Amino acid sequence: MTTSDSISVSTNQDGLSFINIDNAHATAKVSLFGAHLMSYCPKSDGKERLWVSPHAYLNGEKPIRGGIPLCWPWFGHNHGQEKGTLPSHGFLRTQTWSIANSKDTSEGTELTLLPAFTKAKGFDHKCEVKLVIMIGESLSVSLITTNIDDHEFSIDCALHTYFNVEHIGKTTIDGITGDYEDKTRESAVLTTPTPYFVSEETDRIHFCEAPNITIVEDGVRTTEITSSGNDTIVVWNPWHGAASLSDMDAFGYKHMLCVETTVTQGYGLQPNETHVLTQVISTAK
Ligand code: TA6
Repeated sequence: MTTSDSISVSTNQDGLSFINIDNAHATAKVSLFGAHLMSYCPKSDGKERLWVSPHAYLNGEKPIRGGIPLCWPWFGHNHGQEKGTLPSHGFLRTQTWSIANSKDTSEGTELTLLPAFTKAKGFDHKCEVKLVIMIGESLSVSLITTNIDDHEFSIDCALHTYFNVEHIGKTTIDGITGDYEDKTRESAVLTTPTPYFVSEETDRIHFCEAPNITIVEDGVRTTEITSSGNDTIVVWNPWHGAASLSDMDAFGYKHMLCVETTVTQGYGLQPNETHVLTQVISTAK
């Protein structure tokens, strides 16, 4: 049901549909392919918070490079089978979703999106999934999973957000402490540096207590990232590895930083239990 005056739907030449939101608080854009947030720009400072590769596939052939890809019911290649046999990061981000509801509230525009399917090769449990997005002075994204089967099953999931940064070399990350698994150093467990800069290929799974607040400061904008329902935060930048990605230019790494709200250690959902993974993106107060 659509009761919102602040949205319009457009379709590109490849048949992909996009929801365009423009309300008193912000503008945003969501691709129905992948329920994929591609843009969020608060009107308070007019600074785009999300980065999307200029070479992103927008034809449904591949996941969109940038914005907020949804990873579920596994993260990366962690699906218990041979790497490459199943799609990286699961199968929500490569299917077309539908709008279950949209409404304008005093806080902003709320969208509820539903996937076409929640079972596929590698995952055969009955569950309901929805994505609830609130576009307001802050952007709130919640990936919600309910176990409607008669047994427990485990999921990993992530809001794999690509943040727009002026220059990675001038960007700092605050609020992450403790140990991390370094996927660029054979999963060595190391201690989060302070101050936290990115100056090489970075692929780190930070262990954390939820909820937690991370601040990304790039000299042009400050972004506060509040995570809940997560057991880790992943920080990723491909650095020179960007050159090997078909949907990213070699220097694209200079203008993006992934700070991902993630469940990577397995969350066991009991029958009738609901798990909510939320990331709130806001201009720092
Ligand atoms: O979140 C970090 C990561 O798991 C990296 O290892 C890298 O694979 C990145 O995700 C991008 O994955 P994708 O499948 O979207 O190319």
